[in-house]
Formats: sequence, structure tokens, C-alpha cells
Amino acid sequence: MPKVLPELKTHPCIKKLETPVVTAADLPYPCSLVFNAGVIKYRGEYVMVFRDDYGVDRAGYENENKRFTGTAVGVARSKNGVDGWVFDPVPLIDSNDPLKDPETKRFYDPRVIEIDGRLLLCLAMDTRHGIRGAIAELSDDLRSWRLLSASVPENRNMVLFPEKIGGEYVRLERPMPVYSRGRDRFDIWLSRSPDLIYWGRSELVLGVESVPFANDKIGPTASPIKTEKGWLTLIHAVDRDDARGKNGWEKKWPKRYTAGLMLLDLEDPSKVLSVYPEPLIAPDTPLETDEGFRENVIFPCGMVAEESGEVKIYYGASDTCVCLATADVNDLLSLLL
Ligand code: BMA
Repeated sequence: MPKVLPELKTHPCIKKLETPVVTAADLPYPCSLVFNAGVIKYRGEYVMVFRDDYGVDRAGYENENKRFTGTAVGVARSKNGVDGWVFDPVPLIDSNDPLKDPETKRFYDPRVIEIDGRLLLCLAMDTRHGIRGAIAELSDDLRSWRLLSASVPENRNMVLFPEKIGGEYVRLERPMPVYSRGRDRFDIWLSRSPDLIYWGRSELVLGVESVPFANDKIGPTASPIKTEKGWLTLIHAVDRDDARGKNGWEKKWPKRYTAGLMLLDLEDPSKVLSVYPEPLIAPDTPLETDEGFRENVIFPCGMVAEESGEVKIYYGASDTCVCLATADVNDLLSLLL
């Protein structure tokens, strides 16, 4: 597609794997697009929890105005976090499940984390009365789940810090205040909870105006990584230009998604210590700019810190497949100190 301006580049400390780690063809059940995946290391394996939109192909979408018939959340495991993903035979959650609560339309964009031996999922939850941010618990065998809490609308992009801070669970989140801001101007907030159910003491963390490469909205991406200097925290950032036209399968899609980086205070993570003023990961490979459902979308939901210092960043590319980028933790920190 034509070059998207202003030009934004991936920082040289980031290495992108050339081929996606998971594509739609890999799944053992219906899948048109597989993307936005949370990943953790769990019991000696890498566990991926991903989003699967299914029910239409590009020709049906573009020529016959058909739309996706469902959204599922699925689980896969791998020994090395790169290849050899083994998929559970059925999705964990399916929007066409006849037993689901009819108020809920679908769950998507999963983030997964282990806290004190409990496996927790953050999910976006579309309901008949608005978009909610949900927190759920996953069973040890990754085959079942139960909802613990869901926010009032409109909120999504929740991520949990990987441990309690000051005795409380803490999450980053992104409410969507459409009335007061006049248009998309959405920021990153934080809330605390004694039990993962009751959430409060909410505070603004970062406003969209503090991110020079965003003019629309920002949001949390993956659970932050603890370092001696602070919580290493990825964000997603959206710049919008309504003059942008046809994009991927869409007749018109004016937004570009990049990933950015910030450092939060260890003891009080509502305090921002530093924001890197340029994108960390921008859409700049052919797979990210010229192929896929919505081009120019980098949407990370998973970050794994290896003992070697390598940080694995899993991101949805073009809302189409799951890709992996890596960086050294010290290179990332040096952008922020
Ligand atoms: C956001 C979410 C994401 C998606 C992104 C780009 O609003 O819906 O799931 O990846 O848009 O389309």
C-alpha cells in the first residue's frame, strides 16, 4: 500500500523474526486470522493464548460484504517459544458457544500471566451494553476458565503486573471516554485490587499527549517486566489520518498501530519514570505493511524475559498472524535511562 506518513521506523535494537510464529493455517479449527497473543513460560513450556477470528476469507469480505462469524480464544504450547506450537484441539472460548451468557458477545485480545501460582487472563469482552475489561482464572491444565471480574464499559486492554505491589494486585487499563474528550483521545490508567475482584484507587498513568508518535490513543500491551530500574512496560500507540483510504481487506482504515516503551516506578507503578519518545516497533516489513486484514498494525500482547537477558515480544501483525521480535533487556533499558 502507499507509504504511510509520517514515516515511523523500528528501533535498531529490535530484531524481528522474518516469518510469523503462528498463522491461520496452523490451527486445527476454523481460523481466518490469528493474532494478538499473550505468552508466558509455564511448567517448562511456552504457553500462548491467542485470538482467532473466523468465518470469512478475503474474497468474501471484500466482494460479498461478508463478515466474521465468530471470535475464539485458543491455546498453544511450544518448547522454545518460536516454533513447534502444539494446539489444543478445541478453542478455550468461542463466541458461538451455545452455553455462553447471551449478554456477552465475545472475548478477545487475551493477555496471560502467572501470579502466586495462579494463571490469570485479561480479556476484552464485547457485550450488548458495551466493551468491558475482564479478568479470568485459567485452570492448571489450560482447558477451562472462570470469570473473576469485569469492569463497567467502556474499558479494555487490561494487563496485570506479574506480582502484588504493596500487597495489592495492580493492573494497567485503557478506558475509552468518548464524551469528555470529543473524539478518540484514550490514555493509560492503573487500578488496584485486594483480590482481583474489587478494583479501585484508579490513577492516570500516561496521557496520549505524552507520546509524540501517537495522535489518537494509547493502551497497555503485555504484563510489565520487573528490572532493578523499574517496570519495563510496552505500550501500543495509534496515529490516525482520515485521508488514509483502502487498507488490507478494509475499504478504509485510517489508523496505524506501533509499540512504544516506558519505565514505571517499582513501588508505585502509577509514576512514569521515562517514556522513549520514538516507536520501539513500527510496521515496516512487507508482511506488516502490504499483507493482511488491516495493514500497519503492530499489537503486542505478550512479553517474556529470558535469563540470558533476551526479551521476546509477541505481537499481532496486521491483525493477521502472530509475530515475534526480540531485544536485549539492557538495550531496552538504555533507551529509558
Ligand atoms: C483495536 C483492537 C485490536 C486490534 C486493533 C487494530 O481496537 O480491536 O484487537 O488489533 O484495534 O485493528
